[in-house]
Amino acid sequence: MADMVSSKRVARAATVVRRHRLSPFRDGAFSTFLHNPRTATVLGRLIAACFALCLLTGLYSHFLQEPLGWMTFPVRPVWLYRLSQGLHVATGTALIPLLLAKLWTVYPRLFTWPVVRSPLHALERLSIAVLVATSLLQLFLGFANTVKWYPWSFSFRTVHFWLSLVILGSLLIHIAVKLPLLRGNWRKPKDPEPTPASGWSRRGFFATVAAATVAVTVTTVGQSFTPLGGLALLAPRKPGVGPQGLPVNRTAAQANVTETATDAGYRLTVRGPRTYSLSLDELNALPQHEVELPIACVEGWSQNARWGGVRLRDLLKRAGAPPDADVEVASLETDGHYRTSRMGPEFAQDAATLLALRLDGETLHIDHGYPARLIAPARPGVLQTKWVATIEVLS
Ligand SMILES: Nc1nc2c(c(=O)[nH]1)N[C@H]1C(S)=C(S)[C@@H](COP(=O)(O)O)O[C@H]1N2
Ligand SMILES: [Mo]
Repeated sequence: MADMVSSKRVARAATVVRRHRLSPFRDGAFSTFLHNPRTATVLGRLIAACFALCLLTGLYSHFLQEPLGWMTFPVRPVWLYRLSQGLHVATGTALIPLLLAKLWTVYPRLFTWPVVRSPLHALERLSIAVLVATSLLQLFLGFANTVKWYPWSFSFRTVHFWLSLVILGSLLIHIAVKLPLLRGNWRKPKDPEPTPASGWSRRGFFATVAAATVAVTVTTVGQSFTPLGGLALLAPRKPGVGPQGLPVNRTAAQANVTETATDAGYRLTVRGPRTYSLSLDELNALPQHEVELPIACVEGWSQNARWGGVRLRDLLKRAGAPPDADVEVASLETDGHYRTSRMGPEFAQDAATLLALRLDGETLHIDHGYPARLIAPARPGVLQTKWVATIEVLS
């Protein structure tokens, strides 16, 4: 009886194997031409370069928003974050067609037989499954974020950060495993393979991938690289479009501050060793300064503007703040992720860090943070708090 069951199982397994070998996906059914290690190597190198740049700029952005205690950040050039985040979104966008092309190149390997050859082989396949799944998820989440689409309830930044570390780990394993293949295919083969009679040539394939990559990059990069603003067809925000010629991420109405921000009784409170508060007229009577600084949103758009207002360090000095103190700025907004922003002394004491009251010489539009907003060099847009109510010296 037991024998009969097991022989039935064997027969069934044999059928599965036979079917697999006859399927259009069987081993050897693919032209070796584009689905080969040389193509995979060329694409892999490009992907690795984009990934490295995307990871470094991503880590910079992450730690600016969630610094570890010992961290301090560069404050010049003032456009450093703007450049970094522009590169992050541009390389991330370019990675979408590149990764799809790479997956297309290697997908016949999904159908190799036997499925696993050894425990080590099983481990390798598992690491690739993790790499592919997390990379696709990561690019999807990042892309959804750039178009302000959040169809999930978890914290984007936390998940995006941890996924990047999982990807880095599985990518390093993948590179280590493929090192012999990489080495063998790093250079152009001496005798070029014959061009197939039909189908894609390698040149045609690469030209298509390059065209797709350039197309998605050029039609989105204009949101931060303003000379290409006119081409930013796929970009969710365009330079120069918004109140006072500047885009807005969250309006006063969305933040529910329309009433509190326009209340004539508005006062700014500075909490420190000598706490005080000021009306808007009193703020306007203090020494005023002008700076040209960009807003650089994590989502990828950025734009320069001329801001006018009071230096944060002047306000802090008046409160008796020590020069090495951290500072927390809080909004009139009662909830929302970006109602507060913390900064170290490198930003708080910088001459270009303002409590801005004006934009391009005019009173701030309410959607840009009227009556007062924070603006500091080399910081993510999310930390440029609008509708500021309190400034607190942290001990
Ligand atoms: N209080 C508060 N400040 C905020 C935000 C917010 O939601 N609430 N959004 C931030 C984000 S994500 C960006 S990119 C900038 C946008 O500034 P802008 O609307 O003046 O262009 O404001 C930042 N300041
Ligand atoms: Mo933003």
